[in-house]
Amino acid sequence: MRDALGACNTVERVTARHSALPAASAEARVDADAEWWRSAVIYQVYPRSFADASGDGIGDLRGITRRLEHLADLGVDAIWLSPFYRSPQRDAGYDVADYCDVDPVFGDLADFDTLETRAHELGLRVIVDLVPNHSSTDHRWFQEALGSPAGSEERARYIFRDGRGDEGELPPNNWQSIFGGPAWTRTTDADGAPGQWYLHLFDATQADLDWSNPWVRERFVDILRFWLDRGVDGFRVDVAHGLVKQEGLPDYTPPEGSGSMGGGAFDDDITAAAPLPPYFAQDGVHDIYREWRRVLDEYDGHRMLVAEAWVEPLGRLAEWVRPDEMHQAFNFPYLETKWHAEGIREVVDSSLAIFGSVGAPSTWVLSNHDVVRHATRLALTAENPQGHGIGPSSPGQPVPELGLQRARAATALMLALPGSAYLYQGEELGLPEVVDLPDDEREDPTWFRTGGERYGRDGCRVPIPWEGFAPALGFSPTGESWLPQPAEWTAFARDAQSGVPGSTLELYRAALALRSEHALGLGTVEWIPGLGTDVVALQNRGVTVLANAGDAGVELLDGEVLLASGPVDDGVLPPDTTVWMRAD
Ligand code: TEU
Repeated sequence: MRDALGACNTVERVTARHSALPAASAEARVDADAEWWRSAVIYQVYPRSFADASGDGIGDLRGITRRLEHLADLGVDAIWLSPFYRSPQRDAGYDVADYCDVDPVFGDLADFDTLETRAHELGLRVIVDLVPNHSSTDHRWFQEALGSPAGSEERARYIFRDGRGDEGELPPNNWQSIFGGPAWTRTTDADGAPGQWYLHLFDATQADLDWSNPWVRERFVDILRFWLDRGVDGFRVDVAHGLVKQEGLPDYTPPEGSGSMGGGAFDDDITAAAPLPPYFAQDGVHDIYREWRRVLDEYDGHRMLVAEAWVEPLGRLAEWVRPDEMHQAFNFPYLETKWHAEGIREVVDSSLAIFGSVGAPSTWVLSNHDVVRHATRLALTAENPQGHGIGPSSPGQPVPELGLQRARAATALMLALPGSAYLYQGEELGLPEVVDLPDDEREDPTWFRTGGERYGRDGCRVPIPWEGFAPALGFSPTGESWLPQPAEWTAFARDAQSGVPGSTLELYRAALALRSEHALGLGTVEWIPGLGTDVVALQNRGVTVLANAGDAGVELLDGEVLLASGPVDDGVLPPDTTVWMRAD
């Protein structure tokens, strides 16, 4: 299945192996399924930490397949799988060494096919992760580049440059890696002499590809086709703002206090444009996505692209989802909005208006594998820039009960909004961030590249609990777990919550069922005035939604309560609580 260049083979590919969902009674369902992504709830599976069938302590594809029924039962529409490709796992699989094969730690391509088939049988669509900004330095493309002279075709796949200084001893520019430290690493020539430098916006084992080279563009079209032919329903595009770098690679110093994206932390003014770093949000990326869109449009089954683009303001992000580009983009300004009614109203309004102006649905997301879990984040009392993580010595230590209460309220609000919502594995259990991982267990390159100054993202990646009294809480039959699970997670296990009224799992199930019953994902937001500035009050398709982000109880409106994120008594909506009511 390889061509001479080590890319995915398009000639021998298995054509029309599967068409994406729907398989049965395809014709009848085509209309209902058209543009399914506009209102879908998409569940992120982080394969390392979801379920381990092999028993080595790292999750795998067979583990996921065995547990898929739980996700169908939860009521989500699709799953997005973080990378499971061949990789030395220096950045948990976001360092891809072969885009068209499965890493043995996760299984093989046959395991992927089985997973996909089972997911489709259960009515779940399957989105895979595409990592086009960089490859692993273990990738054959990079190894060939290293073994070829400066100026060769092989080196032109990546961003190799001569160093500055008399002997080329200084990096070509001052860019810093998003994980900390310089964004350039110097190579050594075959004769042992110091050679050129290569760019890596992330870890030194993640070399940036040169997207001005048509060869790179062709390879990624091959990769898209490889997975589309296997029947995937879409791609989550990693660092979708980073592929094109500004001509000349000028020096750049990020503003003080910016997040680890180096593009400036999203500030409270979500309409303010931060200065563009020369490596993010360059105009040239859009041509690439237009080409990809044309490829997807050749396929049946409404395949989709979702951009992971840390771009602000929202107006700029909307460029990624113009009608001939991607279908949707993660709404990180929403994720970064504090638990504060005014800010929430503003980001919801702007998102619906701005994405709507280009004909795209808004998305909503509160957690993923790169951010502090929202059951912890929403009650932090100190600033915590994205990617820095939280550990025992971080300022503003978590307040667990308050965090969970707010997380439940925030999720209940999110799932009432029109558009598409993304869930991150374990949030349906109310999992908090793990803040006390032993230092010698940490694996995030951020931790190593900052000399322990930033904890990084391991705390949101701890393997999830299935059964409270099984080895590794049901994650792995042998009790192995690549990151240690806290003892108190027994209480968060799925079996401890399933069928238990008031549990977080049952709240998610009920919200997803009602969201689907009322087709809230296809609705509209109409604000309800008069409930005070601390309450987010809206109506969507006959459902009244009230979220109290203040610190005092508020009198409830009359009507039947359909869903409550916490106890609601005596007609009062307590602080940090959301209810859905049947509008009279
Ligand atoms: O993340 C890209 C990104 O810009 C950030 O979310 C980044 O992870 C964070 O700021 C680092 O602290 C994507 C993936 O989601 C992430 O897991 C990968 O590490 C990264 O790309 C590199 O592939």
